[in-house]
Amino acid sequence: DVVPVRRALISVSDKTRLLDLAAALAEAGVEIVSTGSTASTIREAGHPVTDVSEVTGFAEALDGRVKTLHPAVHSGLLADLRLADHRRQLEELGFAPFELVVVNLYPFDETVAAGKPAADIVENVDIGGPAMVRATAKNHANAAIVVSPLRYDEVIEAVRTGGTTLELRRSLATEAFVHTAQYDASVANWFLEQEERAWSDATLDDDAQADASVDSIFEGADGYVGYEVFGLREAVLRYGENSHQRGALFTESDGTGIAQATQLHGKEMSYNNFVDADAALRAAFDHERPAVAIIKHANPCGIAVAPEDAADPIAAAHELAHACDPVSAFGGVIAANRVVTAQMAETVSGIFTEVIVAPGFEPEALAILTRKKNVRLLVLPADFAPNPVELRQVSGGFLLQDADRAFAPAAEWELATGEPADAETLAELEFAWRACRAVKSNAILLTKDGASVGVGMGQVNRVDSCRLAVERAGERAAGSVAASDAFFPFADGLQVLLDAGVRAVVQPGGSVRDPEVVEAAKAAGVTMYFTGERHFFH
Ligand code: 93A
Repeated sequence: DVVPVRRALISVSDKTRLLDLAAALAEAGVEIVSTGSTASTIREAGHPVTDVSEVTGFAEALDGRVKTLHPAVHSGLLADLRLADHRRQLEELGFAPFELVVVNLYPFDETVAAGKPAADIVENVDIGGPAMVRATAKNHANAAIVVSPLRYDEVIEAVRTGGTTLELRRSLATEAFVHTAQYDASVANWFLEQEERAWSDATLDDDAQADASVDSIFEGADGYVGYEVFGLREAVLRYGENSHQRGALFTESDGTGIAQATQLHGKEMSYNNFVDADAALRAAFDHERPAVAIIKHANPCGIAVAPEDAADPIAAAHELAHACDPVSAFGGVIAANRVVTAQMAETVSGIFTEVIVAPGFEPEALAILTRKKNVRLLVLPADFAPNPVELRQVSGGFLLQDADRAFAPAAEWELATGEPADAETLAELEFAWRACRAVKSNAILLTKDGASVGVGMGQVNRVDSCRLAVERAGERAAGSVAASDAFFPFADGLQVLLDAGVRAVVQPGGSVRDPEVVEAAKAAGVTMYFTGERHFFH
């Protein structure tokens, strides 16, 4: 399966190391066929080169738009020389095969980044290049496709030592298909951005047009959804957690989560948006009652359920969640476990928000929110369900666990000290205990009236989490109830909560120092329950 290289086709926009490659091929007696400026670069360096127009019998046409798009080229790229019939046809046509193809594409991303006019950007959508790359990659049984100067040395070495191996050609073909996929994703993104700009400008400039545009959105079931801005759900994201990291989203074909949500409006979802939206869903969908969670950096800065008597429950839940920490909620990611109403939309539209994800949006809510150009609006699949298992990578492998679905209801808790809580306090404790497991460990959550008022998250000791929760709650700490995701290893953390005026506490219990911890609660006259169940979340 070693293929000796006799004839190579080179067409590159990026001329990095081109002459090293040309010199090596010339020295090895390989015939070089090349396009316009690539050919002249090679020729000026003194190496023999055949112009592609000589091979095709046609001069470059349409300002270079048609250079290599010709049967004389593509037959040479695609002929499967293992087949007698292909060999015969090629001979009849008078075409010769290429065993090596070196192509890199018009600099599309660079042209966009340079802020060039749209016409220049469109002109830099390479057509002939990707066609050659994909043709050769498909035909990797017979030819090698090189899309990166980083592979030149390896290929030169192969040419010198008798030819390319199947292993090398397959590896190059894989790289080539990834390359053209990424290139096309860039092109698609740019076109999508242009569409969005045109659409948003229209809605901002002209109210009548805005109504018409928004109306056209409500074609889906229940009058809520039906317009997919990102019709194609790409696996490739703009970047990862930071701009120098590559990123991709892989969607499970039968999944029903954030990866399958339909984006109705706003900028493209980023890597961090997906992470935060999922954290928000985890928090909001852990409650039966209408609930809203606001997330920043994967942690809640507000979780609330609607009061029983709320006229507009989801709007009420949002107001309570937002009130927990309005400073942090700036630029937050919001999840609601009910359809977003016009009233909630009205409030949110006054707050800079990155993402809102919900089971749906009332038409009026969508009309209000789509006036904001950037906010990403996502509708969950109708059968949305959190993942039953969780996967996490570690170096050299991965960890898998059941999702944290278990939940001990208040009726099963053990009263560790104090008077049994009345029904209202018990319901508050149950909310706090549930909401606490959406907070990264060590987690301390203070709540009042079905809403978080102080969140202490992600600290490496529990006493700091207690301090953080109390500090965030400020005056609201007094009279709140507290939940701790794991036991208090010492009384010091609990003491911080007691000093701040917490009136009841729920925690797993089970520390060797439980007697000390219980004693502290007892001395403060505070009711404390043990759940017997821990909810670490990292
Ligand atoms: O204009 S194209 O879309 N049509 C073509 O037929 C074609 N052939 C090669 N782009 C085409 N190319 C691209 O030209 C290659 O992908 C490469 O990036 C570039 C090299 O052109 P030159 O050698 O003239 O600089």
